[in-house]
Amino acid sequence: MTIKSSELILNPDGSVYHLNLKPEHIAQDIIFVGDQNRVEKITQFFDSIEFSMQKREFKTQTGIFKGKRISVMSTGIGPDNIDIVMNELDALVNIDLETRKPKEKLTSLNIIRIGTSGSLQADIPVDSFVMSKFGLGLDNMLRSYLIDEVSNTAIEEAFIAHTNWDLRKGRPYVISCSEMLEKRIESDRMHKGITATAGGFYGPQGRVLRLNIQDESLNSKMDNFNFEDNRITNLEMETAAIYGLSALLGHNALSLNAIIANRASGIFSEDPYKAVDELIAYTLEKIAAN
Ligand code: R1P
Repeated sequence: MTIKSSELILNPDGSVYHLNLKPEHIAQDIIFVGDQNRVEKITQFFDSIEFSMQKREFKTQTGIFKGKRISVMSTGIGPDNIDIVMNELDALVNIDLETRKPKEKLTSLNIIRIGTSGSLQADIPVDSFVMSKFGLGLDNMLRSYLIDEVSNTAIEEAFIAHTNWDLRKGRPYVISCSEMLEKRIESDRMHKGITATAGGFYGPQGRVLRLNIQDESLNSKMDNFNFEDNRITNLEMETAAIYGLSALLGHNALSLNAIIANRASGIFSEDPYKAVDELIAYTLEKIAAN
């Protein structure tokens, strides 16, 4: 099957449409960040940088850190951007861009998100780190794909019942992280749990400014949800979408977040950049060591 040029859009130089990348530009180990300014906060520690590119919010740099080739990419904000980033990254490794045909031998990328997030639990304070065992998608993006083989229906059902979720907002989905990456990156510094991914920052995360929201008690219901000792640790906007598309496409994904706000106690970090810098240093050392 040849994929038509309206479906897999390539730029005149042969690079994929939004990311502006060619296959040789990316490493197998890839760090995702939301903010394009966070890319150089990571690559400043590299021994060398071989490639840089930016189109819109998608900035990529590839280089060497302690002997390991790593790409760092900004995804921008939200699950809709993750759809673009994951599909185009996968095309770079698993579709022959000349013949426009999927390759027979597929490549698995290792994708680690270094994000910022709000904690839902009073005992997960600002400036701590969270590793997402599961992504809980409240955003619907993944529901355009056939996800039954990768989603965790038991947690989904429990969550829908516990929160009395209004299905007019779509059906939440739950996807687990890569156990291989979990083992590679974990330590006692990490809180672990379920990360909820919202499709917006204000109403979808329970923030009320001038608009009434559909369920004002959703955050407190999420905060006391528990499934076989897994509780919902934090709320952000990318993890479940990354986990879902990685699972479907055959990539390994793990999401780490620096907690910069505590939604349960209403506290915001006095120095959010410090927590992010510490998470960057932690993650780079773990990637290089394993
Ligand atoms: C919202 O301010 C953004 O910050 C969080 C959310 O997931 C969302 O993308 O993560 P990043 O700091 O990685 O962008």
